[in-house]
Amino acid sequence: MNVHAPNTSANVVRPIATRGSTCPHDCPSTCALQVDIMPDGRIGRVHGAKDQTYTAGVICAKVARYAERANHPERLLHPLLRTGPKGSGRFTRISWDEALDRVAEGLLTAEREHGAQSVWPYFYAGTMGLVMRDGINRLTHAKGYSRFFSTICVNPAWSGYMAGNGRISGADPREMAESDLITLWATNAVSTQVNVMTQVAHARKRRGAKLAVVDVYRTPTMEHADIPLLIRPGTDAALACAVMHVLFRDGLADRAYLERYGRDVEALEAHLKPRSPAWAAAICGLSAEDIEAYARLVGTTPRAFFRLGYGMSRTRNGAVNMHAVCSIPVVAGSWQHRGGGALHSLSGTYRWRKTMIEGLDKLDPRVRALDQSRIGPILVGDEEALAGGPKVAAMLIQNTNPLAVAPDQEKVKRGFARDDLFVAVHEQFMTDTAKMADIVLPATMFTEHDDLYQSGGHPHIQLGPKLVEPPGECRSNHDVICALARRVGAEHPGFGMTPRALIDWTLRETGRAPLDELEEARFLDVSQSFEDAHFLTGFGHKDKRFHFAVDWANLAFPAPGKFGPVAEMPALPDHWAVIEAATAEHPFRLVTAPARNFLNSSFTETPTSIAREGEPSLLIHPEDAAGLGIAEGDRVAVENLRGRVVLKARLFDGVLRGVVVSEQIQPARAHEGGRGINTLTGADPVAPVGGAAFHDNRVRVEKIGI
Ligand SMILES: Nc1nc2c(c(=O)[nH]1)N[C@H]1C(S)=C(S)[C@@H](COP(=O)(O)OP(=O)(O)OC[C@H]3O[C@@H](n4cnc5c(=O)[nH]c(N)nc54)[C@H](O)[C@@H]3O)O[C@H]1N2
Ligand SMILES: Nc1nc2c(c(=O)[nH]1)N[C@H]1C(S)=C(S)[C@@H](COP(=O)(O)OP(=O)(O)OC[C@H]3O[C@@H](n4cnc5c(=O)[nH]c(N)nc54)[C@H](O)[C@@H]3O)O[C@H]1N2
Ligand code: SF4
Ligand SMILES: [Mo]
Repeated sequence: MNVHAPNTSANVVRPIATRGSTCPHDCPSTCALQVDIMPDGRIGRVHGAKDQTYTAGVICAKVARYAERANHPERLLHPLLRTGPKGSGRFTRISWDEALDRVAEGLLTAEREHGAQSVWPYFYAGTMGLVMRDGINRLTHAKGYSRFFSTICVNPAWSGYMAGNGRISGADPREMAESDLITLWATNAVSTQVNVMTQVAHARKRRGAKLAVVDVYRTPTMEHADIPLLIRPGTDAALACAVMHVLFRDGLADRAYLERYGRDVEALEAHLKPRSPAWAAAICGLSAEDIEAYARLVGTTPRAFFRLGYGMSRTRNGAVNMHAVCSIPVVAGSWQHRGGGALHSLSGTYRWRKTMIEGLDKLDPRVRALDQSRIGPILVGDEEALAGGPKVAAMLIQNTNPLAVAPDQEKVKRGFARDDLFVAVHEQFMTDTAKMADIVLPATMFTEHDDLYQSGGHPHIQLGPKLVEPPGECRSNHDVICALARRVGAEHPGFGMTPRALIDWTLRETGRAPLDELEEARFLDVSQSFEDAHFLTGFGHKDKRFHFAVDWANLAFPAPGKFGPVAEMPALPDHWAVIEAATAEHPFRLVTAPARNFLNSSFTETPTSIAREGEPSLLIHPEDAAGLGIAEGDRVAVENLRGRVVLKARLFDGVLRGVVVSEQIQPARAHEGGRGINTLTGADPVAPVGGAAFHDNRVRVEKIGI
């Protein structure tokens, strides 16, 4: 082929078909897709489906070029057996039969020697498909293996949201287009959920709406803001309190609405009296005038929409921050209006019946549940983290890369290096975690298996059907779980069903349209009525009111016990000073925010994402850098009591003094000494139901000599 030939229609390979699908990644947008199928039977370009009314044809760049990931030369295609020491990267190809026999033997040996609870199946959201993601729980429950308490992403945010609103639901995101003031609070939507920006654009065009953005650095999203609110990490509740102080003080609180829908309103008002803009300014770093101006805008704009992201919750006071911010649209009465109210996640509206997928009929609540975020302490044998049970002796891992994404990475590494730990990793790539495995199994991608999706960011149920044959010997999560179930003697009807049968069962039992109807429609709009979505028929608590005062120790949030300093949590919205405040020795606060061209640790293998992100870097204020003798591009050591990471300094005046930001998550190979960003983050649980404080780290920064 002549590589210099112009790109004329004569030499462009055209797709033979375009098929509907759903983006499987852990992103609130859950875009409806159209995937090009190429003559060689592989996928080509990925487009947004124009007829889905929320995602409306817009998708992010990294998924548009998904062929780069699916057809990647380094994709795992065959089962592998480790032949060198753990982490050596030395593997040899084996057959599926041998691989499955060996994995089964690893699980059975642990069970025989230390009991079933020494086996810990571990998974997360590499795919959000209900069958492929959650099916591993069926094996866990059928065998009585240690249960998986998932905390790493949503718990601090959801517990805070639940505490006030009583359920995880909110206003329809398409209403943003009908709003007059949109606040994107702690979400970098341009990078993490691009479709939010489409709604913002509609609102601006149609109604001249204003955009406020609350973040801890000048993100690409904040670049679009009319009202940029740049605050210190972990101080959202202070800002929220001052906003509500102004609303009460200036007669902008909606007293009639509060009378009907609020609980503890008088206590709140009295409590907020001393929490003035000047008080908050000293904590969050904004000026009192800016807080006043924003508060007045909120109080005088009925259609004020709050899109609440996770950023404010990935800190030790995260649940308190989320609850405090949720209180604002209640005090202002914004919920009553179309284009007003709040949305964090719609995940509480689907109410799936997951008995067949997860084997919930076999769940034994007496079996211990281990905290996902505490995998480091658990694997190094911390007794409290092990919840009084045996050590973890065997793990089966699907859809997650804890060596890169879990906090307290040094402990995670030490744990995985244990010779008495058997690990099987089912993956698409040789990730940092797969490198530590005894057996590596090759996994399908979303266009190679059938699955069912819900969305946190919009009210649709969507199908992702199998469109192409998997490359090499890749098998789906479901196939692997069922094959292992036979070998370890796990029994459940779900192991005998196809993914399509599981999808159909789940849809029907949940009272939704069956599979053939969903297949025909591709996606179903399952939005709530305006009244329900806006809590006008009542908030989610028994008394149907929003709770301003919270009994954190008795929150209706399923969790195996209490996490973090629950007893010290403030009942009413407040700045809770449990964050890792800067000290003389560790004078900076580090935020480890998402990178636009990666999705957690996924896409860190695709050439265009790698090229666009560059080396792992640290955003630091030019004056802070000058004080440390740091120039643009210098290598800097970022260090705290948990470890030390080397990054490349990038001088940036969009952070406050004393705050540094690293957009991540990059793999070990991108970092000096293989020490990734989570070397610096802590695995101490966030109150009240666990989670990791990824954006809440005190660190020291030093220039490294040549
Ligand atoms: N491109 C890309 N997209 C992603 C991801 C990714 O890694 N890359 N991750 C996906 C996943 S798993 C999730 S859960 C979502 C998360 O997406 P988001 O809801 O957007 O939440 P975060 O990732 O926590 O961070 C969002 C913003 O919060 C800011 N932030 C940090 N600390 C604070 C704070 O104390 N207060 C305030 N106000 N802001 C703060 C960060 O600087 C960041 O800009 O995104 C998903 N989408
Ligand atoms: N420092 C820092 N750390 C963080 C965060 C942060 O903001 N800062 N964010 C946290 C958050 S919000 C989250 S949700 C976690 C996410 O952490 P993870 O869930 O581990 O997310 P990914 O890194 O995307 O890893 C998913 C893996 O699943 C694999 N995979 C995808 N589909 C399939 C499949 O069908 N089958 C199998 N077997 N494998 C599949 C992918 O190849 C990928 O390696 O990271 C957390 N870690
Ligand atoms: S924006 Fe999110 S859901 Fe949409 S294609 Fe990109 S990663 Fe997938
Ligand atoms: Mo997440």
